Amino acid sequence: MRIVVLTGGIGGARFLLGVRAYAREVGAEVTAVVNVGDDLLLHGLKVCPDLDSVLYTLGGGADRERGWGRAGETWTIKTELAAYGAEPSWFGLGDKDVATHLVRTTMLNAGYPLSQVTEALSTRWQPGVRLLPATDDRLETHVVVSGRSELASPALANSAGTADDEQGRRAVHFQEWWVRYRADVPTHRFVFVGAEAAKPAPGVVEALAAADVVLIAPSNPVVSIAPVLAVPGLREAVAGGPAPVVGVSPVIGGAPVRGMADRCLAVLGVECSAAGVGGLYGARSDGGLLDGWLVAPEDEGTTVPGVTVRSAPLRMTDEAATAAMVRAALELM
Ligand code: GDP
Ligand code: FO1
Ligand code: CA
Repeated sequence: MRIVVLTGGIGGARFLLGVRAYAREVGAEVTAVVNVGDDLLLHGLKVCPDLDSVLYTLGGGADRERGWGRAGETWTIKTELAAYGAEPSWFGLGDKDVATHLVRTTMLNAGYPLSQVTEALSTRWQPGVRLLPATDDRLETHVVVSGRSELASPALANSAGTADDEQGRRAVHFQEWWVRYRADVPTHRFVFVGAEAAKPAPGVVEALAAADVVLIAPSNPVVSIAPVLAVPGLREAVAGGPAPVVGVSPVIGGAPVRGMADRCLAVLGVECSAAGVGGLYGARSDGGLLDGWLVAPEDEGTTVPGVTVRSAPLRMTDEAATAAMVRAALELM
């Protein structure tokens, strides 16, 4: 059995622990197609937050509480950079984490595509599932905001740039919106810079064409899953592929389990509910993606036109609980 999972970072990584556990039980192989929209160039290093959250979590090296970065991390480099006044100081790179960015940046500069870099990093971490970036091309999530004149951060100009437009609105890199401003700024829309020229990474379309099931992780639908689907050809490969597509709701009882997906959904004018997110993905029979949609018992009775909806406990408290979620999702097929 071949399972393909569309995923972001922290939530998707936790979900993949359950998918991997289930796959080991039944002898299935798993391919994760991971969001790259969060990626940024920082202090000359290419940082890939979602790929790294998945890699460290599945490889056993992640800081479990934070969900990102390494366990047992030290922050000497971060402190030294701050002593130099090197911006941005609001995005902290841990010492162990920097080694990952150095290896990745060296390989990228040598001409290796991100997919091959990820394969090389996986040799060390042995995640137990195949990790593919959604694309090897540049695709960065930027956020159009207004107000708070200090918004432009020159340090990110090289990778983010800030585009002024007539209404004094600026585009900031997703990480600046998410980490520096915690989304607490008037926000107008998300732009996936580079998406129109991006191609699915090698292996992505093939994995989707050969899949027995495609799972949409309970990731942030707006800034984790949408940038994956924004890669031309990827959405079509999912919707037009042979495999049933089943999504898992990241929202329980009208609130995200963690993070700011509610803020993201509000920008799109989508209700923060299991029904709202299910409707955002849409029914495959109606030009959308979903055949099945798994919601929490708290959301029993949710309907999404054209989609088979089931409820199951959806809190990823441990691998076994998550594996049970995966089984429930697969029973939806
Ligand atoms: P990020 O890229 O690091 O933000 O991580 P993801 O986008 O992959 O996942 C973030 C999403 O995971 C959030 O919207 C959370 O609501 C969701 N999430 C986190 N823990 C759980 C959980 O235990 N159950 C469910 N259903 N969703 C969760
Ligand atoms: N999140 C923070 O809130 N503060 C940080 O300083 C920070 C640093 C960081 C470094 C590497 C990395 O891979 C992730 C990091 N994150 C940090 C988390 C990151 O913003 C999120 O994991 C995702 O990009 C959100 O989807
Ligand atoms: Ca992310």
